[in-house]
Amino acid sequence: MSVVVDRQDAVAVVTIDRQEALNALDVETLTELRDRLRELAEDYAARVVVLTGAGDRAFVAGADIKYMGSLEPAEAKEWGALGHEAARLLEDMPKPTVAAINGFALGGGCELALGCDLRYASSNARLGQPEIDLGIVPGWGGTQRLARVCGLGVAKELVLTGRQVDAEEAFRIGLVNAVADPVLEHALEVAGRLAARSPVALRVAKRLLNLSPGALEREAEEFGDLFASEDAKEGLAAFAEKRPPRFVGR
Ligand code: DAK
Repeated sequence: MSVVVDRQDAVAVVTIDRQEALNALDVETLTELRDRLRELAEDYAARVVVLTGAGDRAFVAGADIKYMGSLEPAEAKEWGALGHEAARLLEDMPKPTVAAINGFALGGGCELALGCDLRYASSNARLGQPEIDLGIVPGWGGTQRLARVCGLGVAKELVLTGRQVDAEEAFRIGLVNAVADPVLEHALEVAGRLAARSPVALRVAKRLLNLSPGALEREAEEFGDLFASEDAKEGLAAFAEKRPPRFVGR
């Protein structure tokens, strides 16, 4: 099994383990990852998902280049759809997703991290979209998400030149939220804090943050709807009563 899910209370840690190829994604590994993410998206007990790579060298060094070498256009489309689904699950599942980037996050690896809501990097991390050096382009949402996260100017430079950045630069350009060692420990600490928040409010906040700009009416509507939840009433009341809130997830 190359994708392992480990439960730590309400936090699910998903580890991609294909260390002989720096956790590069072949069909089997990517299918397994997609299947685990589908399950976790539906699993109410998992309130936060942390994604990381096994070992201390790589998060994910990309899509498996050796596998891609023999793809026909129709197969490449299927391969693209599989990666897209995995990244979209991370982006859209109704709970926070956190990438603990413990080394190389290149190509499809960087794109999976970009699908996550939060990204933390170890100081030895290296990120980038080097596909252009292989004569291809980012195929799992990288062109869109990198531009959204870092701005169009940065995305154009990284995608068009294939230049990779170290952890400090990734932080400076907003590609990661912080640099921390050991990165998984830091990601778990943040995940633990998120797991104590209202799942209802987190779900709505994430959905709203993911809306395209200009969707302000929707924000106003969903903000209003949220006031029907027990959690909103409890959170607001707890503040006024100077006590910690007890969120029930409704
Ligand atoms: N694929 C397959 N094997 C990989 C790999 C990868 N992406 N990255 C590393 N490996 C393997 C190496 O081949 C090597 O295996 P052996 O030769 O020992 O069997 C092993 O991992 C250790 O790697 P190195 O010996 O190269 O280790 P180094 O420390 O010297 O170098 C490195 C580490 C990360 C700098 C280097 O391995 C490297 O440059 N790797 C490739 C990084 C890369 O270019 N990643 C982006 C891949 S392209 C699309 C769909 C998807 C995509 C695009 C389009 N469509 C449907 C249109 C996605 C594309 C990508 O992700």
